[in-house]
Amino acid sequence: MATVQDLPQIRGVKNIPLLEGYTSGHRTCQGCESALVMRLMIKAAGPRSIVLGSTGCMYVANTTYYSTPWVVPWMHTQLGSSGSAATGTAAALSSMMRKGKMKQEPINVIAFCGDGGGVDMGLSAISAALQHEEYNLLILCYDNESYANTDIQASGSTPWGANTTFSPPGKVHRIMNNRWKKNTAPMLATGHPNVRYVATACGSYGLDFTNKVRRALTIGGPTFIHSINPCPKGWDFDPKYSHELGMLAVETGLWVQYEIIDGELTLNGASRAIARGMRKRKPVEEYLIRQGRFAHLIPEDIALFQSKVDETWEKWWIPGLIPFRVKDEE
Ligand SMILES: Cc1ncc(C[n+]2csc(CCOP(=O)(O)OP(=O)(O)O)c2C)c(N)n1
Ligand code: SF4
Ligand SMILES: [Mg+2]
Repeated sequence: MATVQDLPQIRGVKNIPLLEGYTSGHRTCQGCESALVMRLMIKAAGPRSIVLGSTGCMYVANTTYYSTPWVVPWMHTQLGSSGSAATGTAAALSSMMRKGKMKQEPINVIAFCGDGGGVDMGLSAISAALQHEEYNLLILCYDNESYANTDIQASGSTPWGANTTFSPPGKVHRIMNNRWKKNTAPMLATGHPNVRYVATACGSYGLDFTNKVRRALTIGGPTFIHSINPCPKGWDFDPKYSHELGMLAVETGLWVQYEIIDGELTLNGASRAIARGMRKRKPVEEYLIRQGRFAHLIPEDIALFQSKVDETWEKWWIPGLIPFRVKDEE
């Protein structure tokens, strides 16, 4: 296994690197948190990094003809291929270094994908990448809860009830998306014994985010981070509230912040305070009513939504992570 870079944890926001690897030249919407995640990710990783991006907003809006915000080497890869692109790049680097065609040095390999590209279409390639413990790579799923780039179609990560172009509320059927969001990070963590690091994250917590990227890049082997990213266009809210909505996703208990390192789970931030009873979960309504995609929900829908979130905290084996219950044999 190639060695990893020395990327110490960042103590305090003032120490977040000034380096900009993702700079001007992109065309993402105002208030796009996915773009913020790209910027933070490469700040944490530093210049000796290769970034691979699967098709989606972070490819299309980022790279119009002859224009790109990436200052580091960057390559577009097919929608379901973040896992294979990451494995292939890490394998190529390893081979070139072994043959003496490149200087021996640790180079970060980071492949990002959207929820469509990662939670749905590219799940098998991510699974394969996470079995190759000989390669150091990070797969970062930026989750804006829809196939945003092609005009907001529902994905396996879209919340129940959300209005998307695949699930528009009508006069006869108000709720067209009846699926609950996939539980992606725990699925990948429990199913891949070779993986030493899996985490959830949110761009609203910048320091936490950058440090998670650094832990993922320095632990060795394949790693996965799932990040929730408010999308003003798809979620239908004023761009100035992106940051607040990211925090509300965590504070309502809808999105749980944690890391699983070498098989040990640590909740962090507001999620940990909630789990320890030091902080109350905010009502999920506070989050839902801020977004046009939920404007058609009536009180009983919001109550159902709340009951589902309560269930994940009160009835799941591990709150917010593992939905199984141990059957009482008595
Ligand atoms: C195999 C394949 N099917 C469909 C498309 C069309 N397409 C391009 S981007 C995109 C949406 C991707 O969604 P996601 O991965 O969530 O990224 P986002 O656009 O939300 O950032 C789709 C369906 C494609 N490029 N390739
Ligand atoms: S549609 Fe959403 S994810 Fe795509 S660029 Fe706009 S805000 Fe960002
Ligand atoms: Mg998406």
